[in-house]
Amino acid sequence: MKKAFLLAVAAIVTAAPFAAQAQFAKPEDAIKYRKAAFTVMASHFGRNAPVVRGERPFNAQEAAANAAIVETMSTLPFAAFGPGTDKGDTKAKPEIWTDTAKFNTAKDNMIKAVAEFNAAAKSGNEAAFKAAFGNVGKTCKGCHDDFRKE
Ligand code: ASC
Repeated sequence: MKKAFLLAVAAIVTAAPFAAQAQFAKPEDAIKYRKAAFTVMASHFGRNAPVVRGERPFNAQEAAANAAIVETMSTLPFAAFGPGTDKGDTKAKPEIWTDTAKFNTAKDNMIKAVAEFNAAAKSGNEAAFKAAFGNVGKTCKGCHDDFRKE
């Protein structure tokens, strides 16, 4: 009984570092997943650009619907940067895994800016929405400059 318990604890402790990876059967699946999450996020963020540029009228309901999706998507890709996902069909730079603290800061900055963008969209304040859009764009670009290959 005691031995079985210790074996179970040992198994859990050993498996813990692979917890994030275990969500995906193969590294390719993780890469596909994070790219898909970024694609959906970029679509619902980017479609606001014509509004911000003044080429399309601001529609509070539409802005809020898009921003809510962007916020939901914003945290999802990061469980998919586990070990072994640095190789393959990816533009991810090795620095993600060698300068992880910096990558995590960039990630946190983006998630925070997106939350502020969603709050601004919900408020219906067009000027706040446009300013928050710009702030999110900066965090996208900053992370791409440092951590995504051309
Ligand atoms: C987008 C999108 C990005 C960012 C970035 C901002 O709409 O797809 O990756 O904005 O271009 O500089």
